Amino acid sequence: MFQSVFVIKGGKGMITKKQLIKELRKNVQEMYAIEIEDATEQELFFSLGTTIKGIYNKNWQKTWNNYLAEEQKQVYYFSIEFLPGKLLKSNLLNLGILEVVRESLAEFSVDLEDLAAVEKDMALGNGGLGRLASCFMDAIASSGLPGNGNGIRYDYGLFKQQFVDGYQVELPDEWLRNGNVWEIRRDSKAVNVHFGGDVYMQPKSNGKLGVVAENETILRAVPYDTGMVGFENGIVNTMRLWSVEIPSSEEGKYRSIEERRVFEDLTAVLYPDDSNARGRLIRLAQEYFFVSAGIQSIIRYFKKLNHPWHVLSEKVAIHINDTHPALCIPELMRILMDEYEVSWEQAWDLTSKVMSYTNHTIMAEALEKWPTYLMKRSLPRMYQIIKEIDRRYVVSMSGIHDAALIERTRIIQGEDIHMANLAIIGSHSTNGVAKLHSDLLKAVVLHDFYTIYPERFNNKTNGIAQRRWLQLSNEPLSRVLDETIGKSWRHEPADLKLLMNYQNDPIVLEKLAKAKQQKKEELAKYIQETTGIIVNPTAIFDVQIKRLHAYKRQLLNLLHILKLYFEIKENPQASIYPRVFIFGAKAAPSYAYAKSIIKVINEVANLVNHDQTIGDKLKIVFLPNYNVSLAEKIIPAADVSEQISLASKEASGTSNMKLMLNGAITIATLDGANVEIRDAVGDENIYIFGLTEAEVYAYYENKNYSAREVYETNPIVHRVLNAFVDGSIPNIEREGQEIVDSLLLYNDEYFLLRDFDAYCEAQARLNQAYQDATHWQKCSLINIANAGTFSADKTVKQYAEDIWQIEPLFAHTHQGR
Ligand code: NTF
Repeated sequence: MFQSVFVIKGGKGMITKKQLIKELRKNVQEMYAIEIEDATEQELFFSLGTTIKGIYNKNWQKTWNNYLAEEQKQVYYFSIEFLPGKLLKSNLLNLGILEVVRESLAEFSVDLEDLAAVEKDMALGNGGLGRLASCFMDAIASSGLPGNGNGIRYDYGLFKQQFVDGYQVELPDEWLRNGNVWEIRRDSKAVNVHFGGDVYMQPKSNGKLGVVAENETILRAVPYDTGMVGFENGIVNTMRLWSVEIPSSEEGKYRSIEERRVFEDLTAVLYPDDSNARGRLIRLAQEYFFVSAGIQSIIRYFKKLNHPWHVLSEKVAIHINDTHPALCIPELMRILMDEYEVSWEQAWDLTSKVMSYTNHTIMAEALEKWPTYLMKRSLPRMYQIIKEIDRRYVVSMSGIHDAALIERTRIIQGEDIHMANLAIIGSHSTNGVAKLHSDLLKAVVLHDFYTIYPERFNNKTNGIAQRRWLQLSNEPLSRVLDETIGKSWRHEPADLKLLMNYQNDPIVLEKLAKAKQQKKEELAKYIQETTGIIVNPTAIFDVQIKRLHAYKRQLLNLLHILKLYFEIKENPQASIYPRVFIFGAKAAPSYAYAKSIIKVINEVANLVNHDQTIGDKLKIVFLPNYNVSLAEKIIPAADVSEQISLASKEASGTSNMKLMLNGAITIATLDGANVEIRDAVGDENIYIFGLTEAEVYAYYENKNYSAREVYETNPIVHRVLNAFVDGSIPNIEREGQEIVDSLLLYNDEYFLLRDFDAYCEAQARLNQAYQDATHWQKCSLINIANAGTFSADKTVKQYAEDIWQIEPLFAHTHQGR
């Protein structure tokens, strides 16, 4: 039926400058009826995108036909968030035509960077979880693994952040306004998704019980596919995002425009919360929408292969990225049983073999629960199946485990459906995202489940796409690496280790310093353009970039900054090397405390940056609208990486890895993947401070922490906290009080005051160390050299082998290079 094994070509030499210009000219003419010379940047960007898509479309088709012909097992990565950022340059890099395109454009005096800037960030995610999903998509394609993304095509991505009087203001992100050149709408693959109605069982003509549904709301899920281009290997996988529409058959059912709009808006906006589950009807409907559409399309594919059902788990793996897609489990059960008359027992066996689950946080408020009444009302068939899974779970465990343990682990408890419990019970694998996190899942958070299913638990430490976070975003450093250790690191990040041979080579250290300086100057320019603040590019660039969360402790950073500020005020001769503190962070619009911290940082910045006595010893820059593209500007310019969450709270972190890869030196608590970074670089090349996770748990156990005591006995803490309420910092009357209350009245939930001295001490050591340039450069080199271990390529290979059991396409041949 299918043509078997195409030869897939990829990599350099795919297209010459002449061919490219010819194609581009043709596209500009066809799309806009003008010549390249007359096109605006916008027009050129879209024409170029179309040209690039034309280049990889054949490989996209071939990749897909190969999967079909070979009937390879595929993984479907279900994630309610993807955060790819811009795709132009990464597609060019992966196709091996970045330089050809750059040179071709230059012939028309067009700078590729200017065209790249036209593209809107695809910001269909909040933070770490969504960005990880996109790093994985890149790594899966680049490793030649058969894998697809499945998610939601939100009309509006994560809000755009502005500061007005220091306050965060959220604006809609209209990323689709000018169209999206990368996506392909596939009407032929659209499916219907059913909501609500009345569901009951009735004997069918063949005597078996069948499910009857009446009065349902039927919505159409239309897929938009985006090619995920592998790195120089000719592979193009698919990220499929679903968008809602009203099917024409249902048009007449809506009585008013308002009623219709409720459904039309299902995929309109991304929920802007992270590490926080907010039970909202629309969110539940979003979850079911992309789950049901995705599973339907998987089953349609599987039916094409004409195999008996028991083969399903040899052809398909489904990954549940955090609990948002956990309805995959009852939805696959439903389709197998209701649509294909598979027995419960077989359906359950297949489902648990196909499904696997990743947990991304231990924050209790992020553990998703849905009220039973809501599930019953909006997804009645899902509710029935979940109830039956729960009932059978309890029955199957009775007699084996004690009743209290079963109660604590069952899915339906009281009025709530516990989605993590569903994900664990209905899958064969549960993993955490860093060693410490996975250990904590076993020992504390999911300990009950660990006693029941020890074999299901495993660790997969996160990784990052080195291509985007080094090759693309840091060309100066990439060039130094090429000159020093050759180019193999571009394919094999582990080869960065070769750099260790040069740790005492003054010429290499000097080159690294220069590359860093170039990026710092670029960032300084950007800072001045966007904020008006002039920073000294030879100062230490100290960076904390991540979502704004109490547990991530941006406030601890600020307390230390205030300490420095008062020190310099009192003693202008104090030995403090000039430092620029750079923040990037969005707060969930509903997270009042996080927003107060933003306001306070901005007001301190205002105070310090305008204080003549401080000069350029201290500058504070809060760059608005932190997103993937901004990260690509900040990370290469960082000297210091702030990873200061309260130990045990950050599941992994991934900016820590990106910063390390770009030669920043980490100041960190032993939390998340920081522990593994420490192991990789050694104690001398990282600044570790603060409570350990065990000490944090001991405080919980003994309830013997008193923040007020620290305040009363530590004069510096005293001075710094008072500044929040005594008028030293203008314009923060409400926020200052709120922050002091959180620390003193509510006893400092995240132990900022407890860790304050240790943090300041580590900062002082770091400040000292920076002044020995050779020493600092060596330390930076060692960080770069050891960052290869945090490659997403490596991580997805571990998922592929241990969890998904999938193999690379052409595992036996060597393609690409
Ligand atoms: C995040 N979780 C964690 O907070 C990060 O530590 C981790 O690096 C990333 O996941 C990726 O694993 C979330 O974003 C969420 F939503 F689960 F809270």
